[in-house]
Amino acid sequence: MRTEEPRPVRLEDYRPPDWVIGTVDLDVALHPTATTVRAKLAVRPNGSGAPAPLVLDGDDLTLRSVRLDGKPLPTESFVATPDRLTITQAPQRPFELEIETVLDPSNNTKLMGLYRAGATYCTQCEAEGFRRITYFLDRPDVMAVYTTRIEAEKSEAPILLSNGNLAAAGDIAGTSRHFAVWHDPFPKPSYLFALVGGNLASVGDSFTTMSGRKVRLAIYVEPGKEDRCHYAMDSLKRAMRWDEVAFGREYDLDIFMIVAVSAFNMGAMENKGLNVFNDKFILASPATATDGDYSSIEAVIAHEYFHNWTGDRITCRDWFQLCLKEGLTVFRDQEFTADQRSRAVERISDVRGLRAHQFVEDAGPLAHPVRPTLYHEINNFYTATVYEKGAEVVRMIKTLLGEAAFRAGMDLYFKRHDGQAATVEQFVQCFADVSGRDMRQFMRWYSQAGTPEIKVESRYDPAARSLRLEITQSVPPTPGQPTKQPMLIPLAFGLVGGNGEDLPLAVDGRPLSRGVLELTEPQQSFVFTSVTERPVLSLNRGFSAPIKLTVPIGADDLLRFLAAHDSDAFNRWQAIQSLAMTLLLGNVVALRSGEEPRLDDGLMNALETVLKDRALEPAFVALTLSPPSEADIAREIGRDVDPDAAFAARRRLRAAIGRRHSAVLAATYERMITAGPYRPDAQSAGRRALKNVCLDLLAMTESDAAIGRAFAQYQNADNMTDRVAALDTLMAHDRPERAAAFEDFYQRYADDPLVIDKWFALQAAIPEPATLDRVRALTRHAAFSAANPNRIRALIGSFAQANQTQFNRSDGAGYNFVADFVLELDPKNPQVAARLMSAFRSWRTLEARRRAQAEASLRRVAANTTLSRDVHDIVARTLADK
Ligand code: 0A1
Ligand code: ZN
Repeated sequence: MRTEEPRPVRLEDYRPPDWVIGTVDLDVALHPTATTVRAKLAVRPNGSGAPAPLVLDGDDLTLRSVRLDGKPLPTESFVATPDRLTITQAPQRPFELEIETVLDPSNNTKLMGLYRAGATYCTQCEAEGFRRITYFLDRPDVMAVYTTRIEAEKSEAPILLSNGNLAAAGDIAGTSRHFAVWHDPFPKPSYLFALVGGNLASVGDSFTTMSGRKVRLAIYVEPGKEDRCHYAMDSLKRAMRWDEVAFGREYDLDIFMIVAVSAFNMGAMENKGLNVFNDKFILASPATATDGDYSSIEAVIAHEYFHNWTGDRITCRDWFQLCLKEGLTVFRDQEFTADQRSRAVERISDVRGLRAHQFVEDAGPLAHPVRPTLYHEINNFYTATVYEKGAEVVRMIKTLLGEAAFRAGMDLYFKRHDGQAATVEQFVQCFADVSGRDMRQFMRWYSQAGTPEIKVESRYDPAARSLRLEITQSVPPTPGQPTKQPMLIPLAFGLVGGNGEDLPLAVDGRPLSRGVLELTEPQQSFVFTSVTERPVLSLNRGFSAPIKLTVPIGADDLLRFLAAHDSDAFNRWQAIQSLAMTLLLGNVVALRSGEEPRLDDGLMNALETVLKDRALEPAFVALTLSPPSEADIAREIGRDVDPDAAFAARRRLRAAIGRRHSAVLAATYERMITAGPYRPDAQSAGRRALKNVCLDLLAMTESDAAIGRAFAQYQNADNMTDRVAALDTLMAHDRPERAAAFEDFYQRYADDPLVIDKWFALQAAIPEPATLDRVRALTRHAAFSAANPNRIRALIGSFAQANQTQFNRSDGAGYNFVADFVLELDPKNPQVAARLMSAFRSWRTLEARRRAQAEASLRRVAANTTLSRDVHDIVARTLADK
């Protein structure tokens, strides 16, 4: 709780630690309410500075004893509070410090440090959780070798795990207890420490690395769930192989373990050799998991595994460098998915996610640079900007340098910084060194927040056969950064000729080797010569830079892209999205002034062309048939947003598509039905995605036949993907079938919390005024628990983030409900509470009435004097006027 005024931490204040810790020997005796931790630390002064007191971090700790070199430390030689242990007269030489603390894991509701997920003991130490276990120099540049002895009642915790390799295990003679000793030879920061104890079942396998070492693999889950681990295990082995091939990275310990737990604040955690996962990113069976779940499992398994090199072997010097491990690791997991599935589909999905989350963040009060320079609470910086924009920045380095130099830069990074706690500068320097490029301007991607806005004007001169592009760039002001410098922007492009082929590129008669323009100035012009016909511009191909691009391009040209089959799949998708967006924006205005929305034959015909093109991947067609989301529309409008109008415009458009193309949609639906048992591969999933988009568009017509088809699919589905897709379709239609399906779903899956989360989430997303009461009632449902983050995210998170019209009710009741929930949750789990609170981040863009209602709720939360640092930080920044 906030007992003192918040203290910001600043990048510029970074200093190396006065002390370092070479080894950590932990002895943990597990007990539900009184776990004891004895930590033996080999402490030594770091270099020869002036004598400094030893100040160790703590958080909510109870100290039992302190010994220095084996002798009890006299009470006058140290000061211990729950948050700090200060040894005033620490000897200025190496010494051993032995600290005993006692913890109550059963009452640890923050799920940071040692806590219990159900009956399982587990830990979460990133970012600052280790200090909730013992007093420590809890900062990532203090790297130590850990040996961990765990003991517990055999009946309560037959499985005892920690980082590294197993060194010893056995019974404790004459007792009902046993022990295990784990040793991790790789020095690591405290945030990568992990310990697990419980009654867990496991699935085992092995992997032979590229140098021929056999590594044991194990996934631990609640007994009875073993048969749901196979896809996770398969994904792990594919990720291990991919990292060898794509980056030359080999696994380094004798064993790699994953533990799935039911209560976890985030997705998963890359603890060295012992990843801990939110069970929703492990457990899958055709009957309980959707295609989306399968692909998330594959991606999160890969992400955590890839951290072994980008995060664990090379870690971060300080938390400002978070993107060094996260942006890079997201880039790596995106590339893995692109190679495993479809590159085009993965890119489109990633960009959709980026725009939905990061662009919104960048445009609002919580905007921050990829590498922030100040924080009050580091937990609030596990953001789309650090992760997803951080990945885009790495991708741009690759685009600028090309494949070979990028790989050489990565190789150098691994070689030069292995075993170190590194900085973003050191990472980028590797690419400068291998390529000889000056990367200084590029560094602005790390330091300047905000999404760059690029405007392009083009003029074709048929007589001179030249094409002139005038390009301007600007970066909008963001909190704390009123003015910006120009960025180095790699803009991939092509000039598409009338026959759909790319025209050859030349400047002053000299051919260009590749289609990438490098923007560096606020205004620049580029002249292409020998352009034999007026081309259509295909700009920012593959979304080569995370920018907002305005090109005055007519609907005809957008359609010619399609007719001409732009060789860049991303831009083919983008062209249709742009057409749909233009139409939707016009219709929002029309609807708000009581006029009828317009239709667009061009768009309708383009969709039909795509639907009928058998050469296209079904997953790509499915993405193309999904118009921009309500949040996309709101972001594009930018101010005075009326969420009801955005919703209505989108719904009308989808209904129009359903009506206009009902025959081809129905035929496609039938054609995409796949015989045989469910398979989770990308191709099968793509067919189901297209089938279910067709189902949904057809249901938008409200015809009894279409609703009946959805209900039949709900009832007859032989896999969770099709069942949930049907329920999702029915969710948006107030028909008796909807109530019947929700009732049935609960009865079928009452015993399966992860499936019941889907039931909560879909109900919370119903776009009708009655939803708020339904959500309120569901908070009292027997299956709901505010102690479980997945349940909270399913019900409250879905309401606040996936239900634009009802969260943003004009009477303010949606805001009040979420604010009340946050206030109640905050004392128990501030991290999850803070994340829910960030749903308010776009409040200033709303129309006046909603804006006032949202502000009132925000101020009510802000007025609370016992807010956690987490929620206080989010609310204060959300309300600040820049
Ligand atoms: N490093 C993890 C994310 C993570 C961060 C904080 C946590 O604390 C509850 C948990 C996980 C990742 O990138 O997967
Ligand atoms: Zn990560």
